[in-house]
Amino acid sequence: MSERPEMFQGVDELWMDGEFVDFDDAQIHVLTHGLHYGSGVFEGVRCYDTVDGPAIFRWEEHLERFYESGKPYDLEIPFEPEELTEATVELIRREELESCYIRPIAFYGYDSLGVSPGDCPTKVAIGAWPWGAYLGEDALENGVDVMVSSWRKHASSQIPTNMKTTGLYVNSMLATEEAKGNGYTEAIVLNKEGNVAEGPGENIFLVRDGEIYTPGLAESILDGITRRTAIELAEDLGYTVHDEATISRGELYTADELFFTGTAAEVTPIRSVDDNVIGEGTKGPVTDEIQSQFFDLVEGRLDGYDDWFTYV
Ligand code: PPE
Repeated sequence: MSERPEMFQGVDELWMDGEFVDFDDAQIHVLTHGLHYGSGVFEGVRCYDTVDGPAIFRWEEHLERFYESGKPYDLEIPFEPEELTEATVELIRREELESCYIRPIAFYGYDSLGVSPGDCPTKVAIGAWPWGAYLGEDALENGVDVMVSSWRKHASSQIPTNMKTTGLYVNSMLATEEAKGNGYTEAIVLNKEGNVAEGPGENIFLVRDGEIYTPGLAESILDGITRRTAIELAEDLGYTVHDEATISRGELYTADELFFTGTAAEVTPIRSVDDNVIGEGTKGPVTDEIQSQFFDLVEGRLDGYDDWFTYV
């Protein structure tokens, strides 16, 4: 067996199709349908080490999106939600993780090949491992430099973009690699109409004159759960949030503040777009307030949000 990649070094087991398997045994056939056609759905979820112990943040919402993502593809997950919850909680316990990233995935497996999945079985797996700040340790504090990608998002008339389908992510990969190749940390992707959609793995928020704007679900974005969380926190803090905004490229440059949200990215400030400095080029005051409220929430320091936690 080849040397374990650094990211997965501490992982002993994964859950796969109903049972816990050794990390090295979590294998699939190379003629798997999902590998050839991107016919899979997945989730990214975080478990935080809260003041009341490890707890999975908004697991129920992630699970709901997981099942819904399969719908257009007739990909039926052959497990009840309760079974997946139990498997995930058990996995985190077995791995003795306090905080981690959780990656459930379901995809058409190995039977016949051809676009139609035919009798390919639906395979389901769940992995969990520690994952720090998505865009680097410095990003949460000082923000990231981003560029507007030359690649557009799929239009939602071409493929459902509000769901988390594996095949969609080659578009994200093109945008991210283009940005990195040009010396930026991340990309912003416009939709087919040329308006701001989201990041390759994040939703985006804009602050102008004390009000908050984020592209609506019809702008070819993922229905992000951190996006929903940020909207709710911002409204609770008294901000007006326009959550069905149409944002032009030019408005990015003149924003007072911009930030990304995502399970992996959490709340990450954006300090420049296409070399245009945003605001003071640091984490803006509104971003700062929402970010610290977010971390207070996910680490269990805010009252009234118990429904959003699944304790391990
Ligand atoms: N848009 C896209 C395209 C996206 O992939 C994500 C999550 C979001 C928005 C934010 O959604 P949510 O996590 O529900 O708030 N991206 C996941 C995958 C990142 C990766 O590199 O893989 C994630 O954050 O887990």
